[in-house]
Amino acid sequence: MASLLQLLFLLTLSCILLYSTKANETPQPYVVYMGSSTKINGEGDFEAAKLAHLRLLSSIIPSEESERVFLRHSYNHAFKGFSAMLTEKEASVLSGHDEIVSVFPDPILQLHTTRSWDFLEAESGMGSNHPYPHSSGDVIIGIVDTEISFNLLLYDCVGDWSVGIWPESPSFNDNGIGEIPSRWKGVCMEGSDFKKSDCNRKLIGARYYTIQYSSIGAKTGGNKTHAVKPAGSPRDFEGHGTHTASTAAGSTVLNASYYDLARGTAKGGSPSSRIAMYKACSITGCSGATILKAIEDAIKDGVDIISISIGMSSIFQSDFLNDPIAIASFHAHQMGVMVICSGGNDGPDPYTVVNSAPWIFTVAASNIDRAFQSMVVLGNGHAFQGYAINFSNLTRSKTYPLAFGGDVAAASTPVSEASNCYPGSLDSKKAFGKIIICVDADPAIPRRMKKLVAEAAGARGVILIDDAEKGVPLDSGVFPFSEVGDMAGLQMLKYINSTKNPMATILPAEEIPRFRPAPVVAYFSSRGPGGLTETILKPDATAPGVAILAATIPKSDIGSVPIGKNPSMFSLRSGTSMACPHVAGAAAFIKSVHPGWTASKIKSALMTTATTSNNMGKPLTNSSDSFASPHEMGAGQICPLKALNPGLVYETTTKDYLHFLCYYGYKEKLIRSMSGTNFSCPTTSFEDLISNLNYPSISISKLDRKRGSQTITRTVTNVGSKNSTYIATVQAPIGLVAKVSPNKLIFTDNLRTASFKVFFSSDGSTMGYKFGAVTWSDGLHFVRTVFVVNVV
Ligand SMILES: *[C@@H]1O[C@H](CO)[C@@H](O)[C@H](O)[C@H]1NC(C)=O
Ligand SMILES: *[C@@H]1O[C@H](CO)[C@@H](O)[C@H](O)[C@H]1NC(C)=O
Ligand SMILES: *[C@@H]1O[C@H](CO)[C@@H](O)[C@H](O)[C@H]1NC(C)=O
Ligand SMILES: *[C@@H]1O[C@H](CO)[C@@H](O)[C@H](O)[C@H]1NC(C)=O
Ligand SMILES: *[C@@H]1O[C@H](CO)[C@@H](O)[C@H](O)[C@H]1NC(C)=O
Ligand SMILES: *[C@@H]1O[C@H](CO)[C@@H](O)[C@H](O)[C@H]1NC(C)=O
Ligand SMILES: *[C@@H]1O[C@H](CO)[C@@H](O)[C@H](O)[C@H]1NC(C)=O
Ligand SMILES: CC(=O)N[C@H]1CO[C@H](CO)[C@@H](O)[C@@H]1O
Repeated sequence: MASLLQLLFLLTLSCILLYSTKANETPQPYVVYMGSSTKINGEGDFEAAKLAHLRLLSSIIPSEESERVFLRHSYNHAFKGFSAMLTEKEASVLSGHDEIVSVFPDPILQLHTTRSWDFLEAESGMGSNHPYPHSSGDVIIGIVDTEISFNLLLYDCVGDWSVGIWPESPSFNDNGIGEIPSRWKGVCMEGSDFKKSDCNRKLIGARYYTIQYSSIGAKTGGNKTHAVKPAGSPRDFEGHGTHTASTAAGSTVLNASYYDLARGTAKGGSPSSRIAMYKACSITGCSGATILKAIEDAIKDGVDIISISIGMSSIFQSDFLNDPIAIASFHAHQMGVMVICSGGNDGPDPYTVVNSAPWIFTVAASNIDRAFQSMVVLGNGHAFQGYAINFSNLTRSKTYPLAFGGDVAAASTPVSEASNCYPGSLDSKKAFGKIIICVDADPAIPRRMKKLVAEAAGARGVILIDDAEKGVPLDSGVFPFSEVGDMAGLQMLKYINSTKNPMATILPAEEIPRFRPAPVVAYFSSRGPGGLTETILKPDATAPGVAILAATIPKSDIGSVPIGKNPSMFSLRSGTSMACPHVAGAAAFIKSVHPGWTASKIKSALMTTATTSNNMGKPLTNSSDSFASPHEMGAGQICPLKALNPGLVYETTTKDYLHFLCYYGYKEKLIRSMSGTNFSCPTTSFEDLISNLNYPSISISKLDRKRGSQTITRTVTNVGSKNSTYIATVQAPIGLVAKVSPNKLIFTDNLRTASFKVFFSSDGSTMGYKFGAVTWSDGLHFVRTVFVVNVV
């Protein structure tokens, strides 16, 4: 076995070596981004632009390889550019071209894989039966959804394919929903298993994409359309897209459950809104070039809000002009479309948050007030509360032999590997029929894999000792599984040592309602500060993303469906992927009540009304019981009902974002191409000025401990009663002085906006990140602006 693996490894290595020596000459998919397309109008121009792109390609591709003169994708609506097969050399020649903003290899992005809404409402203190104010059904949410990713691998979704939609789900019924808004220009694409009639007044659009891959090195006699068009369909074949779409805007479904767990009414955040699905990923992965196309289509079709649960890896983050999601969402914002993205599942390390451009609403994930416990009962009668979602058929009346992984190691396998339940590390003769205890000392082996390893060795069940991740229940299907903390784990190991025949059983999962504390920032949720700049606080806010019940495709995989049951139409999933559509749904809800509000008003409303306390009235925490910082939760957990009436909002304009690009250090020429105007950068441009952007939170990347000070300006717009007076209160941490001036803002019929300054200085005592907030209040509204200052 080992030798086979070694052989495979050597083979792979030699392939990589061979490949890298040829990498410069081997054509690869690239994205060529050419800025705003404001000058393109109508189909005639569109065709002309396409021809110009083809001419540009043929000017750099050698004539004997003319089969590569074709566009994998062509962008002409909100922005200009194309995707093509280029060599590294050709790409570098192109990037020097006058009209071109950036050229980058087409990245493969990763997936950031109902009661939750009631919880958000309860949290905002308004009760779950609050009658929604007249909400119109005119808001359209575009869901750009994806495919496989390695964070899914890390977070227990091995082989999790996502994308597309399952139209038969009860969450997409259109009972009681009015006519489709006339401004809608989208389509319902047909596929082998998807008909036009699968769309309705709820699911109003569905698109899928096929990428034209040029078979590398193949000569096909100049046939520009030689790439075989694969049979496509907007249909979801995994469940991720259906889950995210129904979370954002699913219709109300009574008595929904996941095999009796989490029973209740399932509904999206904005049940009256419409859904359009853009299936941007295929079984081969999720290409950045395709995401660009999907977002362009969504803008063109007329969506109001785009929800994207996809991102670059936090390790290989590109800068804003080389990141397809950042580029496309900039243009979406320019066209008045709000973009909401998951922040990633690479936590809890700092600098892991992705999708961190200021024009994106970046979402972290937290748990809701519901836990799933699977009791572990030892032979001596001691019971421990463990966590998992399982359909174990074991009972309290019968126990099974219990063993520590390290004690049932396969021959010539290190005990440390067997303790971790590494693949191939358990001796199936010794493990057979037993419940195996594993530890989690190596994050490279995800929980689901440990479960599979034990299952393959014939084990009867697995108890995993993992303090950090126990708050995110693993769905282990019918295989008995439970996850316990370090203390409980130690006692179990002691019990094994204390007796000759240790025994145990794992009981089926039970739901614990009204679980406290909640919310808690999820262990996996990616953390700030942002890796590209610390002058903008990211993530922006947190939303439910742990064990979220929403619609799925009926899957009948062996081991996932309890015996005697039909595959469930709902599932419980975890990830910032699940948190992102909660914000999209909340934004759609606000837009349906305030149709005239811009994306930045909605974002500000959601951020300044977010809560930083939990359902025990204490400050929100992270999964190791420390107070959660704004680098973990942004402004806090969103409260959609409060956000309807925020009092004051920060409006951030496209011009602010162009200034951001200047301060970040991009050349004025590139920013002009992006903006499509003769915009000029301010004469003084340096990164620290970004802190002055009119953003709904404040972040200062460095403040000298000795004599550092910085003054920040903000402008607020009154959206509450016309005559009102707001007073500021400052919550400043030790080591930092923060003063607001003026500390009183008066709004009248004619005076709707007001500016203020916040003066920050170090008191010289301590260094490190200082967190606090400025809160404006008129007695009715509390407009909380969180700040982060890094004292160095
Ligand atoms: C190009 O490829 C398409 C699709 O495979 C085929 O239908 C067409 O006949 C080919 N054209 C030429 C000139 O080879
Ligand atoms: C909900 O569904 C279950 C079976 O799926 C059924 O036993 C129960 O009576 C239903 N409850 C309501 C309130 O309809
Ligand atoms: C929780 O916060 C504390 C204090 O900031 C930090 O030390 C700890 O690593 C955090 N835990 C997790 C799981 O993020
Ligand atoms: C539990 O289910 C497994 C199959 O998943 C079966 O082999 C076993 O006999 C069942 N045990 C009991 C007690 O029903
Ligand atoms: C159990 O016994 C083994 C070997 O005797 C020892 O290494 C281990 O530390 C003991 N574990 C506990 C929890 O006492
Ligand atoms: C930009 O163009 C407008 C007219 O389109 C003109 O009025 C303005 O002066 C120009 N600004 C700069 C900085 O060139
Ligand atoms: C605001 O106050 C002014 C002056 O006191 C008054 O004329 C006006 O009617 C008030 N407006 C509202 C909306 O109350
Ligand atoms: C709480 C719950 O639904 N637990 C289930 C776990 O699985 C067993 C076996 O399928 C069910 O009987 C339990 O109801």
